[in-house]
This record gives sequence, C-alpha cells and structure tokens, in this order.
Amino acid sequence: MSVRTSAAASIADVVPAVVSGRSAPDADFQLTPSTTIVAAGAAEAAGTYLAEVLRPATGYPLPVVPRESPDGGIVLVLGGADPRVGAAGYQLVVDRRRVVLRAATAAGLFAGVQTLRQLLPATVESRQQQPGPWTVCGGEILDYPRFAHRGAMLDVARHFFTVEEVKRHIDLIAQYKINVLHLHLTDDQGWRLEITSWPRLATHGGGTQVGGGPGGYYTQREYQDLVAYAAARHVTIIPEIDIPGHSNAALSAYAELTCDGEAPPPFTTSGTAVGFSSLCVDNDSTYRFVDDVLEELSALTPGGRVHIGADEADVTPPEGYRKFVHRALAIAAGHGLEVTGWHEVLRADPPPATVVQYWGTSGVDNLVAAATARGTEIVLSPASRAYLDMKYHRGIPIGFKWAGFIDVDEAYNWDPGSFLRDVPESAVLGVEAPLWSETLTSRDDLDFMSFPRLPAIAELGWSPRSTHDRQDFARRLARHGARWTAQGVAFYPSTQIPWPA
Ligand code: TNX
Repeated sequence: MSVRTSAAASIADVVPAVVSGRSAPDADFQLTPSTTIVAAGAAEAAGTYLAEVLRPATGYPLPVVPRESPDGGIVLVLGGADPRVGAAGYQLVVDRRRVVLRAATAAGLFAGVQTLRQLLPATVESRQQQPGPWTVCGGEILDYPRFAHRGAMLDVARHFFTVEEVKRHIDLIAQYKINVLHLHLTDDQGWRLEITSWPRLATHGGGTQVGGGPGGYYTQREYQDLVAYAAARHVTIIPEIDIPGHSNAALSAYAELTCDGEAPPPFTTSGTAVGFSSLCVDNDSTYRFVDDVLEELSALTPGGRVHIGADEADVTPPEGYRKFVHRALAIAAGHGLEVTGWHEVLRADPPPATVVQYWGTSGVDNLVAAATARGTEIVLSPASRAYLDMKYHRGIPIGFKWAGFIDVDEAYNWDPGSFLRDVPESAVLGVEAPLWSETLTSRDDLDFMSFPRLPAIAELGWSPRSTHDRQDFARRLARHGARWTAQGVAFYPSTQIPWPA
C-alpha cells in the first residue's frame, strides 16, 4: 500500500476533531530557515517540544526565543485565550505573518502543539530532512476536551516492553491528546517494577513472560525516568498493581503470600488462562506486602493515583475479597493515594471516591449504575469497542476475539456519554483503550494494534459529540496514514479507511 506523503494538511483533517475551526487558505503561514519559536517561562517547554518535532524534517534551526521579532514566527503564550478553552484546551490563530497559540496552562499549549504539527505536511514527521515547502494551514481553532480522562493502557506484564519502547509509545499516543497511560505492571506472568522491600518480586517475578521468555522489569530509577518522560508530554502514568487475583508472579516470589505456604512455579505457558491465582486474604504478610508496595509506589507516583486491578479474582472467597479490597483501599489512603479498580471492585462496595474502570461489553451493569448514583466516576473501556488486543478481523494473526472483532467502525461508532445504561454522562470521567499483551511481542505489534484504533478512542474522549461522524472520521484518519509511515509506525491499513492511492 502506498500513501501520499507530501500533501498539505488542513484544519478539517485534525484528529481528534476540533471543537471549532475555520480554514483560511489565503492565510497560510510558511515555515522558513529563519522562523523562530517564541516561548518564555512556563510556555518554553511546549516550544522546545515543538522545535524538536519540526527540526529533523525541515532542517531549520527553529530557535526557541523569549521575545517576538518584528517578522513574526510561532508564538506560544500562556494566558489571553478565550475562556472556553478551560484548563486543557487552546486557541490557535494562523495567518501569513505568525502563528499564535494561546492556552491557560502548559497542558493546553502542549495539546495545541499536537494540533499545529498536524497542520503541516505529513513529511514533517520524518526524522530525515525532507523537501518543503512547510506550509501551516491558515485559519483559527478553538479546542478543548469533552472528557478529563483520555487513556491508553499498556500491559507490560504478559510481555515485557523496554523503557525505550514505552517512551516511543508515549510519544505516539500523546499526538492524539491522550493524557493518561495506565501501565499494567503486574500479572500472573510477570512483576515488572522493582520493589526494594520485596526484591524477589522483580528479580524472580519479573524473570519470565507468556511463553517463558526472559521477561524483565524496571528499576525504580528507570521507572521514575519513564514517569518524568510521560509528564513532560502531559501524560500521567497510572501504575496498576493487580491484586488480589492476577498475582501468580508475586506468589511465586514469596510463599508467605499464599495460603498453603508453598510458592507456585512461575506461570510461563503460552496459554493465557486468567482467574486462577489469589493473594491469601487471611495472611498478615499479605497486608504487609500491600502496605510496602503501595508505600514505595506512592513515592514513584506524582499523579497520586494507582490502579489496584481487583478484576477476575475468581479463586478469592467472596467475603475475603470484600475484606481485602477495603484493607487495600485504607492502606492506599494512608499513603495519600487515590485508587482506581476494574469494575468488579464494586462487589466490595468501595467508597464513591474509588474510580471504576468498566470493561464489560453490554453496557448493562446494575452495580455500576447504582455506584454512579452515589457519586462514583467511571472510566469506559468496553471490551467490544475499546480493547486494542481484539483482532480487527478473523484473519489477523495476533490478538484475541473473545469480545468480538474490532475494526475502526466498532472502535469509533459508540458514544461514551450514553454507553452505560442508567449512567449519566456526568458520571463518565473518560475513556481508555487497553492493550493487553498476551499475544503481542514486538514494538510493531503495539503499533499494529494501536493504529488506527487508538486515535478513534482518543477522538471519542476529546471531541464533542456534535462532531461525531464516521465518514468524516474515516476521511480525516485517511490523511494520517502518511504521518504514521513517516514516523515508522507499523499501522494496520484498515479497508474501512479511504487511504489516498
Ligand atoms: C480480560 S479486562 C482481562 C485481562 C486479559 C484480557 C484479554 C480485564 C480486567 N482482565 O486479564 O488480558 O481480558 O483480552
């Protein structure tokens, strides 16, 4: 498949769709060897990020300077934006002399930078110098998100992915205004974060993966680097320690977490069974473990929110599950942490401050509806829509199909505001697209399953309901294939998208 690589871009092609935009073709701005990026103080980081994105392909120096020269440039300003942009949006005005990006916060400027790069030809995404001209589509944009939580989840437990691979993934998802990366750090097959008070979690529990490969783990220093890298891209990492189920890796490292005192062997089969493991909810050592792990995690989590999983605890006795969840929530609160859990956590009747991540398929769940009536907020990850590990169609060699095949239409064509029965949009914190990695082993696999579906979920999270239009989305998305090609993204060329010939 070949995709056109040098066509000019337009405000009408931006993904996620903007709240409001007006193209003015006679007001295009040209990037030249003497263009400067004007950004001072707290705006400087967004300016530097923009310069780093644009320099390789243009070959221009694009210095980031504190003051505007008379001949204009790209100007990033904190303050003075239309108040409708709120804390996360931005306002962009492009005319022949200058580009002015305004926002109330650094996060808003960063979102605007992501839009701005989409107003340049796709070749700007190449890491090698390309021929211009470097035209920024003229016009005006006012833009801000529909939902606060626009997440992607990556499972580094079933198969390990390196710090470099995760950083690359962060850069790719941030382009689509994703602002949360939920990292699924522990599961039956692997424990991926160093915990200094329980060292064998990582050294033993991190030593393998699905199918018995070498696995791996992040040292705390590496993990901190990852968190900082994400933060610089306005992506908050939410670490998940999946307890009390999905815990074989921890049990195999420490026998005192089991009820029979015998550590099970590492789970290394190529099979992908779930729901067979549980921390022993009656052991004191289990709660010392939870306390120590959450204490160390709180120091590594500037976002202040952790995910405790709590899904598929099929072998945890129901009363014990309830007791465990309440103790874990109290321990987390003691370390100043806010908590998210998969929707099964509602079986324990947690306080409304616990955010619930819905991964069902039907949208009908009485516990979820009742919880939202008491103030619980929901993150929507319906498996039949948002699961990036589902196959696009039956012929795809990787991925699962238990929640159905998900091509771009299935990923895009639903409304997070009305998906759950008896749950008002006001209870929806946002959307999240989970990428489980039982069958995914390489960076190309991550790309292939994420693109183009992740941009579909990102648009549901960002763009107003009024812009929802599957044909227009397909047309806009079609223009992004050339960007992914220039970035070396191994995307799936869905037949539902009219890619340019
Ligand atoms: C269900 S979704 C799981 C995961 C699997 C996934 C595979 C959820 C909370 N649990 O453990 O990896 O399906 O699609």
